[in-house]
Amino acid sequence: YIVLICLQVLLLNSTMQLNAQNPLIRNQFSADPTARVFGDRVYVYPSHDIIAKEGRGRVGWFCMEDYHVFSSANLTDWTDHGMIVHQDNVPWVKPNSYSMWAPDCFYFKGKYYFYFPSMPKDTSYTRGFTVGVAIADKPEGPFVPQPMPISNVRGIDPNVFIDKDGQAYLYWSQGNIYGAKLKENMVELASDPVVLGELPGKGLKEGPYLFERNGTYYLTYPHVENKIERLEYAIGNNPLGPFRVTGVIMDESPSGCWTNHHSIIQFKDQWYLFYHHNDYSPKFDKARSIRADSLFFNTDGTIQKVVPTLR
Ligand code: FUB
Repeated sequence: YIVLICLQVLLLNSTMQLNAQNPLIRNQFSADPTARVFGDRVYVYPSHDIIAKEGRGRVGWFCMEDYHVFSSANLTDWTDHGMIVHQDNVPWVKPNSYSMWAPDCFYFKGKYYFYFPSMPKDTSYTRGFTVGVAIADKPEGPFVPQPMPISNVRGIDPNVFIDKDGQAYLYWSQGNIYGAKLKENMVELASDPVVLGELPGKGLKEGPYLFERNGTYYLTYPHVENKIERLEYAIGNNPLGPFRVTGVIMDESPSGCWTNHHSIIQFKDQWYLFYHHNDYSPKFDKARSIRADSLFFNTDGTIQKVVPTLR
């Protein structure tokens, strides 16, 4: 009986710790968290918001010059592994563009591929954002940026998924959500981009994050119809769809951060949603902080709505 009580206290403590941890990163702003499980640790690759000022970015807008990676074995104690990619060290990025937006990182055949969007120097290629890759032997780097961005990708918020047959896919957004197959080298498209249709037509859809569970492909994404983003999902039987809009993962924030951006992982038998909010900057929603909360599935595979543990 005493052992049972001790176990219960331990369990309660660990639940309380998880609920009490948000925001996860406290030494800097962080946003757009892509979490990945590598070995027995969770690695989070977020964007790194800084405050723009005269001569550094566009005042009042998103301002990002580099990326850090963080890792944790318990989702409570986080190690900052330091800066992994800086705009000044990427040959194709337009100098002083401060546009190192939402990234992703994926492991494939002994290498870690870090995907990130930014503005290119060469505007004949695209006047907006494109996506590049940096490659490392370890999840915390050092990462070596490729000299050129991925051809035929125009947009932001790259996300990578590798299916059970080994085929890799790249997703990104440009008003709507796009997807294409990746070649084995992970740095070139193997098919023409397609719009992942059948998502609701009205409003911006961005930040795609695709995962598979029990044979179902979940395309999850922030969607804004009315100023603030809501995390939604659509399901399908194939990594490139068609997808059927199925539900909401997280409602719009009532306290005004207009973006949300997320990822979903399973770690030690529990599913988690990583997302962001402007916890340390309530008056300016482009200085954000990342959070995580537990996520649960219903028996029919639908996702239960996640209620943030800190608003
Ligand atoms: O962080 C800059 C942009 O805001 C991201 O690329 C979007 O997904 C939104 O979170």
